[in-house]
Amino acid sequence: MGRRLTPKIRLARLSSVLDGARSMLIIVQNTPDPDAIAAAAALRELANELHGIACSVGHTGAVWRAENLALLRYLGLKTRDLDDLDLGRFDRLAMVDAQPGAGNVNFDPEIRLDVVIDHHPIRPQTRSARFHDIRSRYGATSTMLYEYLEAAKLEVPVPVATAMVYGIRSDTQDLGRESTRADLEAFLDLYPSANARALGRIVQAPLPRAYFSKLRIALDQARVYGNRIVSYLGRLDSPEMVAEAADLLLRAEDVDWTMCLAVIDGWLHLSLRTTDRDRNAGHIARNLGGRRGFGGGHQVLAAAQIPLPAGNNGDRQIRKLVRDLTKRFLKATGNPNERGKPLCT
Ligand SMILES: [Mn+2]
Repeated sequence: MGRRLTPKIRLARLSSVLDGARSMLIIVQNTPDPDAIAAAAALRELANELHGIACSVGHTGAVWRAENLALLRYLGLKTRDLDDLDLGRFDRLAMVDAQPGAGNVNFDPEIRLDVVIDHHPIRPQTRSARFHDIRSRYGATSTMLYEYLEAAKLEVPVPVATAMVYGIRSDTQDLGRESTRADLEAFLDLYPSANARALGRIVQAPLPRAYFSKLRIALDQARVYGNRIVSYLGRLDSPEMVAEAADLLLRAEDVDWTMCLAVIDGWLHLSLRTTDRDRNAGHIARNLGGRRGFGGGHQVLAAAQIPLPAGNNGDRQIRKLVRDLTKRFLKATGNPNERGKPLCT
């Protein structure tokens, strides 16, 4: 799509694709984060209000993170397991905050989508969608959905506004990371419609004891290589702590890069973070993902998934893969021969 599209034109094009449908499946990334959840809730609102479309939200990978579960509960949003759904039952298929063929979404990229709205760099399969709106400069997909709701002159219900405020906040680390003027404008405009107390309860959701055990592993395993930290968390049920640990460790003094890794369901998941805006974490993640895996992301935050060799998932093989990836990460970000020291003493 061209660059000079106005929100009104985008809305008209989206509407022409939605027109006449009665049902739509909105697909989000595996183990969706707040921005994905909020963007799905916003698209559901738009499709329902403008076209009377009944929407379901589907993904694979269970949500474990307490904040995200609290957000889903607050929205009254019951998401469906993609593997249990008959896609042919839906008049339209949409994907938000992700793209077909990306590593973070288990969806056959050969299936043609009607709508793709996302803020990650565009992927080739996305171009075959009937309507796509990809704006990689934007900090959050929620910001893009805000522009559609605004153009449609829809009043955003309090729970949806609250979710969108949270989505923008969490994807941009309170508007400090990868955010644009559009993100700030959306945030400021939605904030008065949001329920600040409900948001407070979501952000401060009670954490299960298992959370602290995983956090402890992330800290115990963290090794400092000059201005870089690497931590391998072992086997986990979901990739959420991998991303969270990478964010937390980046706050260490004099640290410019973090890489956290864990094995989840036969795949090695990896999260990359940097404070260095002149570098591109997305490129490095893509290289680390290699030919067998997936990788990509933004300038300062990125992720990759690498399949473990079949039937060969002994801890020794995994450790070797982690060591190899660590070496490549160190080479891509500075001195490859730096000796690692434990972060915590
Ligand atoms: Mn996002």
